[in-house]
Amino acid sequence: STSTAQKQQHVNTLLWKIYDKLHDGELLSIANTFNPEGDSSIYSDDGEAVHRLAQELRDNRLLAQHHWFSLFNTRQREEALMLFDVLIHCKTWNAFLNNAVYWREHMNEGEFVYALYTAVIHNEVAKGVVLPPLYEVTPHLFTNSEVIQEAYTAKMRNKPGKFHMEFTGTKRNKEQRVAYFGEDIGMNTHHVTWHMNYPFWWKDTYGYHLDRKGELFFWAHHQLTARFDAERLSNWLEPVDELHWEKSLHEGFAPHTGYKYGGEFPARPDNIHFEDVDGVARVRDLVIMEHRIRDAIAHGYIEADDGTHIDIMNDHGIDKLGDIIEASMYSPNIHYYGQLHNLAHIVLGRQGDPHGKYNLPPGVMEHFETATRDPSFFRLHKYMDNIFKEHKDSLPPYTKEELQFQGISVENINIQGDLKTYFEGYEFDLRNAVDSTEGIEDVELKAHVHRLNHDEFSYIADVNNNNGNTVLATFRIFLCPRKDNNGVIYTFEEGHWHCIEMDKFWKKLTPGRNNIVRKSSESSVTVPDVPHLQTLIDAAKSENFDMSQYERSCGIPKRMLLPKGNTAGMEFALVLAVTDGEYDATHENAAESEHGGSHAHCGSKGEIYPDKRPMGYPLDRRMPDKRVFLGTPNFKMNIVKIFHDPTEHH
Ligand code: CUO
Repeated sequence: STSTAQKQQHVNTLLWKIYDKLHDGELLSIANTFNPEGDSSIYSDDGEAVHRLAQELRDNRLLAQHHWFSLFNTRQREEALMLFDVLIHCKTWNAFLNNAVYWREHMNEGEFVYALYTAVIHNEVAKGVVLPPLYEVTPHLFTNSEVIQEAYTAKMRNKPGKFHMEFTGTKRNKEQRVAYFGEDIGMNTHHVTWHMNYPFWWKDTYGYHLDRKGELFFWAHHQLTARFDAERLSNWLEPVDELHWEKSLHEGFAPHTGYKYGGEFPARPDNIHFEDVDGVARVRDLVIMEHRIRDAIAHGYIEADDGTHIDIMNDHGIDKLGDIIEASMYSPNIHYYGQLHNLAHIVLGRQGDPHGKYNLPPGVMEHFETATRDPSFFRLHKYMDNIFKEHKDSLPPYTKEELQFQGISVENINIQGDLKTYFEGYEFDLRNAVDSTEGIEDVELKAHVHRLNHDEFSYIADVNNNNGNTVLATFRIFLCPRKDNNGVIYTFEEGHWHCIEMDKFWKKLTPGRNNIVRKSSESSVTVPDVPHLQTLIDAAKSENFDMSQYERSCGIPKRMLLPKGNTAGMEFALVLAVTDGEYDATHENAAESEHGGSHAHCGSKGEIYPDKRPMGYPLDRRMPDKRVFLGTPNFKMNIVKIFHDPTEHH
């Protein structure tokens, strides 16, 4: 069988210069000799998927190479998923590799990259492979066009170069103050990877069920929204206002980013009025979907397509709502509730050319790699977040009795070290952004970006266990902005919805006093930087290749765990809730495992979500009476400050 290092080499080679023909002799010979339909026994579906795709190829129906690809284009998605279907049914790495090589040469590059990434994530045969950072595989989706142009020029002159990437726009646009968040290459990688882990088109026939997929859709995006608002407050901006289909969209956007082939992403001026998009949706359709969803929330049940009612007035309601709002294949009634979220992305992405008069390619909103660059992304997601909130607000607030953890009291919660943020320089490889040109050697080409980072710190807590025995406890840590943009202190009722999740983990508490220390670097919401493609290429050549800590790139970048704060010190409520792990934990040995890492926003691959409680518990429901929280001994709150150091670190 193939070693992990060899698999990693294969994936590296497949993705290197994805817009060129394969350059590797060994893989090239596979491309020339392999017949995908030659042996059906290599597939777990007897070759059903591969016959379908091969027929499309024979009929000359597949999208050409060197054309843009969008997952939201129905036909293009079908093609990418046909390839995914082939790869997910490969029983061995060899079958997987042979097909990947073959279809790389015969299909559109964007479709290929998407299918390969999702198949590596979901097919067991690829276990151990680290997917290279997308910003080095398809850099044009993460890098300003100006920088890409400079890279081209340097390449043509055979001169190595480093090019500084600025955030798009100018100081005259106040949204630019938070562009460092929406344009962060790691944040964009988190977002696109999340959607690859939880694709809206997923069917359980691909192999397994994605546990609490709808709720994770809500939670991951709710956290993006809350985190973006915390960054806005750090920069003296008001929190995002939700989008209204019938009002004009104030924020325009000039992407300064483009496709490798297919031109620039279209721009959108300020204050547009939403227009129907031909062949996609009328604005009226979206409003109808919204009303039907709000009706379901008001009634407390969803109408399934077989006429039955699904009760949502419980902890599982949010999961069902996520399914119908996104909408995913798990939606119990896609015909009635429609696909509010997915259609909204397309409608927003097309406002520059809604009737297709100018033949513009899809906008940034139609790509998970680029969507958060556009301020309308956060307006759209705030709008959906408020729909989810309407549901959460319809559930009864937790009572003290429900929240209590018998015999457990938190004496204090604090921070060891300073909460200090800064910007640092970071470089990534642009060699895949430029075409290979015959007779011109590869030269070093890099983009230099500014990214948010922070000093490491630890949480320290003293927790008393007054029970006579050791108990398993769930630790839930949140950070909540204390004041709004006018400096007014948030009430619990307002503030709980703005809390950002910092960590969640399990620990055993022995009888008596327990001193708990947890490092920021251990957080279950974050992931480290994915190693550079070149690092992966070098590492895969070594004997003892082990990159397992980087396998999961779904999670917020480690360095963005803290919001920026400000130079004077911005106040946050640090919240610790210790709850009953015996009840909460769904995995064996909860305290001894990290559950694959970044499980809080990304779940545990192939397994059920490690925590039985609703995501965001215990801050997810209304909090009309702060005495409930303050009077619960297993909860504790402390006010801390995040300081921003304005000098750039290197
Ligand atoms: Cu992630 Cu709208 O769901 O971009």
